[in-house]
Amino acid sequence: MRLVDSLLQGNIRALAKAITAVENGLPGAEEILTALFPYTGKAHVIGVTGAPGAGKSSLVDCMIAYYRKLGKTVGVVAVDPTSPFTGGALLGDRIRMQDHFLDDDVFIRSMGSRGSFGGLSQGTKNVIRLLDAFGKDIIIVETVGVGQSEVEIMNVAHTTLVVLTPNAGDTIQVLKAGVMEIADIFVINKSDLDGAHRVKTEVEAFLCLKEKLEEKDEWDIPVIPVVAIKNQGIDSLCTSIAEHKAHLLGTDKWLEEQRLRLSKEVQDMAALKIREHIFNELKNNAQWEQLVDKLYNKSLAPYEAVDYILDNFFNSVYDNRYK
Ligand SMILES: Nc1nc2c(ncn2[C@@H]2O[C@H](COP(=O)(O)OP(=O)(O)O)[C@@H](O)[C@H]2O)c(=O)[nH]1
Ligand SMILES: [Mg+2]
Repeated sequence: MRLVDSLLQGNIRALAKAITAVENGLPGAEEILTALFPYTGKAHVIGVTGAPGAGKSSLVDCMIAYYRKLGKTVGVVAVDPTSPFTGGALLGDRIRMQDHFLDDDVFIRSMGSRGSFGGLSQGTKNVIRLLDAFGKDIIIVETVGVGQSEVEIMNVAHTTLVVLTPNAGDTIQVLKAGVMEIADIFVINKSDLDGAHRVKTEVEAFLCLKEKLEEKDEWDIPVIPVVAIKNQGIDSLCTSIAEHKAHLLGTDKWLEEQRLRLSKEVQDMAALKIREHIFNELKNNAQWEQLVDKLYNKSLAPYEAVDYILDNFFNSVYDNRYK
């Protein structure tokens, strides 16, 4: 495939085209992903989650600048497109702010969470794969920390940062709400504001308590104060990120996780396809309305209807596919 070949050769337009195809489920998208799959698995995927306004995008800007200085290539997927990235421009780099950022070293893509079952969609996972196959060393995924996407980010990222701030209200409530389970690193952003130290202490106390209650994980979750708007604390944060990766690689967790995630992902994908099949079949099957009539008349119970559908509606589908 020409598109796949040029993407693998580092052609950014091919990457952008492939992303558009994958994001919109255009014809050929599945083939592109299939052809590129063997080239994936090298990037370090870093998730950044937290409440709206916590400074995630500002932080990601700092991280981009940090990794570029190290000569690493960076891809960014923002599932929260409400606040823009500057691609490091904030920090004086000569990079233009653009919605679909085109640069040799940084590729930023904002995407909605449309088509998803809440939070991170399969589309996001697929876009991450494209960036990975393209050869990005680091892929940063920003999700707005509301409910499901926070949890889902854990299934995509190798290292998840949870960003907290001093002015975000009750820290303990946030910690109780489940972010604890997903954080590999806590970032206390806006540490220039009053109360930052208190938040840090609260998080550390919580972590200490958690450690006592549960069996100790080998990874000690660090709590790192930063000031994204002043580019402070980023070295220390990125050092921790590198340490977390080393930890994963050192304990075989990296490979184990990949296996688990792939198995889960394919289950989800298969379930999705089966669902689509069912909807299409019901829509087009001449018997469907009669079946609904029977349900309505109470001459057929819902479980009986399901059995009937599974026994009678799908033979043709599976015959066609597997004969
Ligand atoms: N005081 C202070 N404000 C910050 C800091 N980092 C970001 N902000 C501000 O917080 C607001 C939200 O930042 P943004 O990066 O868009 O947050 P996001 O919604 O989490 O992506 C912006 O006005 C930033 O300038 C910081 O370290 N200190
Ligand atoms: Mg943002």
